[in-house]
Amino acid sequence: MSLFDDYHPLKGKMFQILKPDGTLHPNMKPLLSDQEIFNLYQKMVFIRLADQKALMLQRQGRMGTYAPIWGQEACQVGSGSVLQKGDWVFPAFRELGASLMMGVPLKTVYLYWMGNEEGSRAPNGINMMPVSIPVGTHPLHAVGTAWAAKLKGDKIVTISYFGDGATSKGDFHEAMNLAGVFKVPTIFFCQNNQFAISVPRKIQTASETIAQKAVAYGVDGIQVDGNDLFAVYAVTKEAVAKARSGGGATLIEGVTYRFGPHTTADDPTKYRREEDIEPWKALDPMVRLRFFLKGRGLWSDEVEKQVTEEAQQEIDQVVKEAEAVPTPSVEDIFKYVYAEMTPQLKEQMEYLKGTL
Ligand SMILES: Cc1ncc(C[n+]2csc(CCOP(=O)(O)OP(=O)(O)O)c2C)c(N)n1
Repeated sequence: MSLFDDYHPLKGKMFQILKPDGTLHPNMKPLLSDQEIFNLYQKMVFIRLADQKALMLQRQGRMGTYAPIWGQEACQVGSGSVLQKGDWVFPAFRELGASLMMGVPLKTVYLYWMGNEEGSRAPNGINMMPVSIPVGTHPLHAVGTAWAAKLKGDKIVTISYFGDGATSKGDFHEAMNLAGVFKVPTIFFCQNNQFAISVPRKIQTASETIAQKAVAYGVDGIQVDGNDLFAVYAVTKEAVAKARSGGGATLIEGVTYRFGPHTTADDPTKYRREEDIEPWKALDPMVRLRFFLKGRGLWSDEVEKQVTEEAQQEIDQVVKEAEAVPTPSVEDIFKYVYAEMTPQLKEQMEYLKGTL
């Protein structure tokens, strides 16, 4: 029996390995070595600090609107660490972690949120697509790319990241349908962070789980504890291996929680209370990993201090570099839509330049 049979969505089970207290669920163990786990923890620390820095930069007027990942680190680090060079990632807008896991420099991510279009371009050789602000449109692109790869005989996989709200969109269902019919090598990674802006998951969809939406399309679906790095890693590894060997698509529902605002333009106190957040704090993906590492003699206050300081220094340096990049010209807004600008676009560009 495969993992996807054992945890078939209609069985109502969630896949878990690491408990919130840092111990392991019965008969479960991580598929990673202690050193690998420590390295991934270090990446999570870096991501959390880089995320906090972005929030601060926005509050100081040094960055535009920003969508924080805070709380969803295990989903993105666990899944991202399975991918290989040549695989393609299709992010939504909360994917700082997935971007860094793919090797996109933090400077590029910051530039995007600072309003510089250069931030949408991953370095050559890194198959990270730009941020998708339209909710749920990009799983279709991931399916199309996977289908093309299948036709060409390339052994790559594609993965799209999106939220629970996106699974109410028509394009998500079209993407799932196509993936099922053509059995393409793609992973749908839903980070169920319990909210679509102010709309709670329970009134977003009448489906009992997001994972069960896969059943209708003949695609494997699995619900995983999205705050459990080991479980996310194991499930994604299995889904990727299956996809590479011609077994088709998987919908992974990572059950997690967005600790921060939807974006810096949002005030979550309008729709959730502090006491709603409290139980999730005990499930924080970083806290349980720290407990685990401490139990293995790999974590202490000193280690934390060192890891944090190193990360902070690197982040501060990146901020300096990103802020030193000259502001793009107004023309950049208009230049890239057509090979040659239409008269209307030219007129709009001249108008805008005249207002500055
Ligand atoms: C097509 C479309 N409709 C509406 C919006 C406005 N909007 C931006 S984010 C969002 C909610 C997304 O929720 P979810 O998919 O759960 O992702 P999360 O933000 O929780 O990561 C909405 C409605 C949009 N960007 N695109």
